[in-house]
Amino acid sequence: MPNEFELSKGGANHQKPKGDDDIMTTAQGHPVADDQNWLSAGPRGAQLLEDHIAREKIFHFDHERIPERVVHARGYGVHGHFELKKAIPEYSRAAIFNEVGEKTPTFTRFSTVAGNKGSPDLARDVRGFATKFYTKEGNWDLVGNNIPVFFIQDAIKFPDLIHAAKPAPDRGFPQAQTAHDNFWDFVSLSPESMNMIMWIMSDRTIPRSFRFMEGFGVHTFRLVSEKGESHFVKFHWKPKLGLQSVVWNEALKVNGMDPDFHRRDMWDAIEAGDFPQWDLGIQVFDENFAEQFEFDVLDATKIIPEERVPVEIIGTLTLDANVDNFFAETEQVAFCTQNIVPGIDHSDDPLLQGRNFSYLDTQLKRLGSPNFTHIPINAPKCPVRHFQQDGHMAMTNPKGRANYEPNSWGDTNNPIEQRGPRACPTRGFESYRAEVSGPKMRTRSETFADHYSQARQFYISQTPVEQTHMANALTFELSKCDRADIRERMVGHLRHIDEGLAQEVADGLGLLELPDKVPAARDPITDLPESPALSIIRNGPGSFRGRKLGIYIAEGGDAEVIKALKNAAEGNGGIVEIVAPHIGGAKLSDGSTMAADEKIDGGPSVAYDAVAVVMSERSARRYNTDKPSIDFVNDAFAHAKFVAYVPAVQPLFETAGVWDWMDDGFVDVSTGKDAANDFIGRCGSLRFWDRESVKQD
Ligand code: HDD
Repeated sequence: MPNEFELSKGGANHQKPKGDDDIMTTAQGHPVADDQNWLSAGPRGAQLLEDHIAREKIFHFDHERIPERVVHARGYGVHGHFELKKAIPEYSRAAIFNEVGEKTPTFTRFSTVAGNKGSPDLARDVRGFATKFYTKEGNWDLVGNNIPVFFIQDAIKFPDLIHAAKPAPDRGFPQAQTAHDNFWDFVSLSPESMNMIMWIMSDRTIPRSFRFMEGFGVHTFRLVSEKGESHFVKFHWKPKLGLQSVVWNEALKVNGMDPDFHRRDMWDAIEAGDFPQWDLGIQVFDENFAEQFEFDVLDATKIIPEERVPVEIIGTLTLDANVDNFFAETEQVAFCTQNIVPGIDHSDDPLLQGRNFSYLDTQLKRLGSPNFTHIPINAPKCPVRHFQQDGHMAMTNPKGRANYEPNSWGDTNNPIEQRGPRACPTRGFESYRAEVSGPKMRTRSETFADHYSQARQFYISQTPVEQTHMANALTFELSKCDRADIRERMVGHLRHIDEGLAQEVADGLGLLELPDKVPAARDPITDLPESPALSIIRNGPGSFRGRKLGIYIAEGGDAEVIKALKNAAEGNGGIVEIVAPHIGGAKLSDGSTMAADEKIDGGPSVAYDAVAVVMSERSARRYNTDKPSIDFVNDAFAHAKFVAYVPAVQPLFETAGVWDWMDDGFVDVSTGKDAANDFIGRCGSLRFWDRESVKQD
């Protein structure tokens, strides 16, 4: 029979507090005796409204949710620091750019754009890459993406773009994907999006991990020196681990297997002490370059190729701490493009100017008060002094007599506190004194009108494998459009970019003839050369560092081979996970039992960058009809992964349909150490892409 205490606590395992520090209280600090049973009239009687403890608990729960971000709702934030490696006083007076070795605390939030808070991580989507630098001169927010261009040139189009990309308003789907009529209708009627369309149809929008993505500030900003001289700048984040994406079929499976794939990857890497790093690069140029450059540097749908203006590395971002609380930090963090420090300034980019309004405005809706800067994650880590006061949830109203200026207080023994702060013309923020003139008008500059040249440059800069992925992505997405005219209009745009690409997509869509070209706003300004920096595959890491090897083991697996694989992968900075038919692991050839990290159906090969299969022939026969085991091998093959194996696995590889198709991406590691090292060395190119060009009949 349970005693009275167990009954009232709802069962076993309830622990009593160990001391005063451990005693539960209400939000008002009242010690709580029981928070599991509502006060009632007798054991089976009506519940009493009098119960202030129950009412407070339910009241607070009812109000836990705040509006999710209207875009970039699904995100993942981490703490870190930025270390300056090269001072640039000739360009900027910002303190963060002037003391080599100085570490500035940061908070970075990665995100997808279109999906809601609960959408899967590996949606085909742009990734947000927003960093808040808590500098000595206040917060600087670099609110960028993993793609250096944007869909639209003028912020006034943003609500239309996002409405079109998000679920259709009548049916409320599809979630977290652009593969639907509304999106392609909008972009095909907005030719300025064509460069961005090339980027989003590339593998950039299905990154393997946040750790393997670039980031970009997108806009042209200004740097302003102590002397008041200005240079234009574009900001770049370059991941130390290089670039890597998954393939589309893999993305679809990953989303089913683990919707939290990217956030888990980041959490795991930081918990393991394998801190991801990015170099901060700047492309600096002056008014002369801006005048001569074929495109308008204020047009956010254009890049400045790295081959034209090199990216100069000036510092490194290290992400080294997960949040203590997701809501308090990741959810409440408020990025604003208007948050800049003296020495950095805005340009006249019309997209940036509109953003500067939108980000401040949206925080009021989301966080409910103009005092959102009082929330610790948003509060600057330098002194904050002003005459703003009151409002909902004010935590830090200024002290002293004066709450206005000018004032004549300040003759006491604590004058500064009494009279409040004063503006400082020498150290304070000053806008760059650019000349401004012109009639008021609603128009788009003609210098923004070449919508295809850079789209073409992006396409021709890709390797053939990447070009095929783009054609496949376009075919997939447009095949989800019900309206044939939208599909055809898009192919009409592609013809301006590359006739071969247009033809491939037209074939994929089953169009009998190529549609006419959509009339262009203007002829291409120039025929741009390839820019190798735009390809992911051309910029691969060449090593397995930071990547994950999944070793599928079963009874009788060769212990020496498994050890050699583990040593080779870990010795090269990789991570190893053991997958087995049972979570308890498997007994190996030497009689030892190796524990598993994942049971085979919870650890499919899509979870890994490369895989190995090591088991006895008997086990391979036993599992050659097991669907998850077959998928493990078959998917690894289909996703062009490197596969290590021992000859004993033949029965499983045969039913998986790969035995007769094994290529140089398959490595026999049965001989041990050297073979394992050779395998991990080959994995440096991440995928065996040649396999994609082989057609199975
Ligand atoms: Fe935006 C969020 C990036 C154009 C309006 N945006 C948001 C976030 C990122 C970007 C990374 C998430 C920040 C976070 O993690 O909290 N946005 C961009 C980039 C753009 C861009 C790189 C183009 C270069 N955005 C853009 C325009 C507008 C907005 C043109 C409006 C006119 N963006 C917003 C917003 C959001 C936002 C509505 C939603 C939540 C938030 O700001 O805090 O204000």
